[in-house]
Amino acid sequence: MSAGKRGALIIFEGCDRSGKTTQSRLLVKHLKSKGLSVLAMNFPERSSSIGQVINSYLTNSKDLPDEVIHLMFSANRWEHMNQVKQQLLEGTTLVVDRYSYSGVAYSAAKGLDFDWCYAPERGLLKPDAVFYLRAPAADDLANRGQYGEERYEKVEFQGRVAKVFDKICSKEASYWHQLDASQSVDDLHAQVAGIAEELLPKVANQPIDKLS
Ligand code: 2DT
Repeated sequence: MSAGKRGALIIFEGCDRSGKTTQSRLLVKHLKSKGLSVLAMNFPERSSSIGQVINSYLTNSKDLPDEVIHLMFSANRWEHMNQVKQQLLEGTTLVVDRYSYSGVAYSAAKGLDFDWCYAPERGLLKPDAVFYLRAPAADDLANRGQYGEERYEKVEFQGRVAKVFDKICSKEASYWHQLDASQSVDDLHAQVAGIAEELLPKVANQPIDKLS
């Protein structure tokens, strides 16, 4: 990669079991096969000390007020931002499983105010593209297996999360790509790969924006 060309910040969002993890892995593999510098990441990043508290909360071994865990999820992104920026500037594309939008969607689905939820995300790096894997009916997702092990994996709750994602998607339409999560893994991957391949050269010379 020539000097000055940055990588892209690509996010996968959607409800639990919508296929984000599979699709982000496939995209990383695909871009690597083209000789590009690519790294996978996911939020929450559970290895830091903040990440370990989040993990205890998600696995139900710890309880925290909704506002506190919300801010911990946000802090978990903030603690990684310098590293993310550095990698992008070095020309590495980052494919990230969940970001600020999960933060807002899951907390707003619990009843917290949408704008309050969004406020701590302002100033974080703005993604170049968000792939929103829009779920079919939540009970369909439940059939994909392993549903119900962690705190948020309840059908009714996932329905509320989906509504918030839909709202964000219509507000952020300029860089969100809503994709049908019920299609085959291969078809979905082909769509994602096509969009990503067009995106990379476009953003290579653009400054990195911030969430506002
Ligand atoms: P994974 O199953 O993808 O590890 O997510 N969540 C995630 C939030 O509530 N707020 C956030 O900011 C993020 C990134 C979504 C674990 C769960 O954590 C939720 C599912």
